[in-house]
Amino acid sequence: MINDVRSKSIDLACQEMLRACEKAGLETAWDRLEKQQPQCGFGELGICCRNCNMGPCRIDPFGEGASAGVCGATADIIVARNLLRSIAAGAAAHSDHGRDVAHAFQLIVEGKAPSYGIKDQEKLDRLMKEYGVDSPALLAAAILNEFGKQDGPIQFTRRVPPQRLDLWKKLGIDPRGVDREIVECLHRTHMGVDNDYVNLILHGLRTSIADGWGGSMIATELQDVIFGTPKPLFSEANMGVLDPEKVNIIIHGHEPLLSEMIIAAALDPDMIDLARNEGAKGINLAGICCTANEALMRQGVPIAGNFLSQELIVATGAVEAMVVDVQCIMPALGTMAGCFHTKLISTSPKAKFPGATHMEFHEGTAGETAREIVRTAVKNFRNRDRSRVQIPDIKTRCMAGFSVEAIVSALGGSLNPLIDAIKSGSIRGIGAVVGCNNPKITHDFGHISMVRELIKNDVLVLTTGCNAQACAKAGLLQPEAAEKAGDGLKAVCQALGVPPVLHMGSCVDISRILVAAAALANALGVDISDLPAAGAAPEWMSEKAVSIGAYVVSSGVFTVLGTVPPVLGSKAVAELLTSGAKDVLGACFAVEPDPVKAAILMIEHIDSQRRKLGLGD
Ligand code: BF8
Ligand code: SF4
Repeated sequence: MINDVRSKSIDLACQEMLRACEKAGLETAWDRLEKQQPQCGFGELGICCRNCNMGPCRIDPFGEGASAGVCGATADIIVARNLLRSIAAGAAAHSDHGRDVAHAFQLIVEGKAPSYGIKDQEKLDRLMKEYGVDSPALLAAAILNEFGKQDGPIQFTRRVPPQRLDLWKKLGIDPRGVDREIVECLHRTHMGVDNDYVNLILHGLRTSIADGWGGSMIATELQDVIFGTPKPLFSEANMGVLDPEKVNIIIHGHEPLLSEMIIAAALDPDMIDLARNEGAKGINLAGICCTANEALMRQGVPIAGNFLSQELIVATGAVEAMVVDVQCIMPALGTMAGCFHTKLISTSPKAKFPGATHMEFHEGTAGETAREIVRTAVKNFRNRDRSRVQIPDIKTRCMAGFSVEAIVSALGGSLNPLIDAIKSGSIRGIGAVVGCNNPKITHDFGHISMVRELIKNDVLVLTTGCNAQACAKAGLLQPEAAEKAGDGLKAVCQALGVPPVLHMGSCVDISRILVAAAALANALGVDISDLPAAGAAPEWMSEKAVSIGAYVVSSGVFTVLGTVPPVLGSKAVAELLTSGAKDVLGACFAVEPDPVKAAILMIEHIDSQRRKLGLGD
């Protein structure tokens, strides 16, 4: 029984709302997790298969019953196939997001999406040069062509250090278009196709690279072109950003194509007048999940919470509309919204939800739809039951906006000061801490314990996704958090006026971390796997995180997972991922549910890399 709210979340606002939900009999993800106990042991180990109708099959992990499915697939094959399918789904989610941005870019260039424009001409020029084209129209065509490329490489993979690229070529994992790789994942995992676990996993790595250095990177780069490359700015995080006197609109999901339009509509003086006529003092926007990160990084829109806060934010009774697009949106939101006046508004033809009002969003008519959505929210203010409003009075100042360009500019124009700080040991190394929440772990506890331990030991933390939001809420994204860092890191942060944890954006923006890692490795003349750097996803839950983990390790970064992936049913696959990969890729996974122990593993790895580079401890 998980009864104590403190065992559910370390976030005080969430604790307050969890108590409120309990009192009102409102069900949350934590309650549903409890009802799922005990969770299926076969599923946990990854040894069940229903890829064909001779099954479903499952392997007896104790070696007494079935050791193979009806077709003869062993635990090794079943685990590897399941892993490959997770990578395919995760890569598909990120890359379909990238495709939508590329498609919007093409419409903008053709003058068919009048609500959007080009905000970063310099980046656009750089991308045209990189692709060897001389017009935005040709760039749009070239980038859209990347997705389905049948042969030959995708352009951004050429950003990796030459050693890494040679290795990928040698292993046969220099990817083609992400669509092609994903289709091949599904083909290979169909009954009776690829039945060699090593061959399956190698293709998983290839697919994930097509995501990280392809679909995700395309999303980041083109979003910067359209909406501007982030620069450091200040905002606030946690449920206290909701305003009891204003119309509260929550933007939730992933694609800034929607959220940027909602932001513009909410600033429209006509809309603000309408809100005043309805008795509100104005319109207040806040975000959840990666939409929040996108809107924060470029516009300073405050964060209401991360993944596990979504239902609790509706339960404040102060949300007029929760506007969603795709990914990480719990289908339970409709039920929670139905207990209040909140309108759950779905916008993507790809993602409809029970209990939601669907207001479909298309690039060509984005501005009008956004205004219609904001108008719907404003009109809903009169339905708010003030006696049921409970907004936890908790929010924290945070600094965000650390694109690679912004970091280089903060350093005075090149990465050299960072390299010098790493060489001198002021900065011991770099930790990329990313990923989701998962109610199997006390909410935010994994993130915050790990990040605190890393900065205390002079490891500069780069963050994205729900980790970044946990850090924002915990005050780790303020320059003053340098006080919590070791002496070396503290001095560097204080000299630059930056926090010891740099918010680099949404989950597709892990591509920014890849670009930074490649630039550092290139500057040092080494491979990414030689850098004093490590990655972690302490509370991961999504298939996107599986793809991310695979491309980060494929790129040469040792990565620690906090929740156990469903691979332990195959000793061979588990060993390949946690040790064998090191010989092949120069990096591997570790699994460590204790976040402080996980941080220590990262620090030990960083120290061993420092020794190999002759940098000393
Ligand atoms: O893409 S970290 S819970 S919000 S999957 Fe989702 Fe995980 Fe949060 Fe963004 Ni990323
Ligand atoms: Fe069973 Fe093989 Fe069919 Fe999977 S593919 S369900 S293991 S028979």
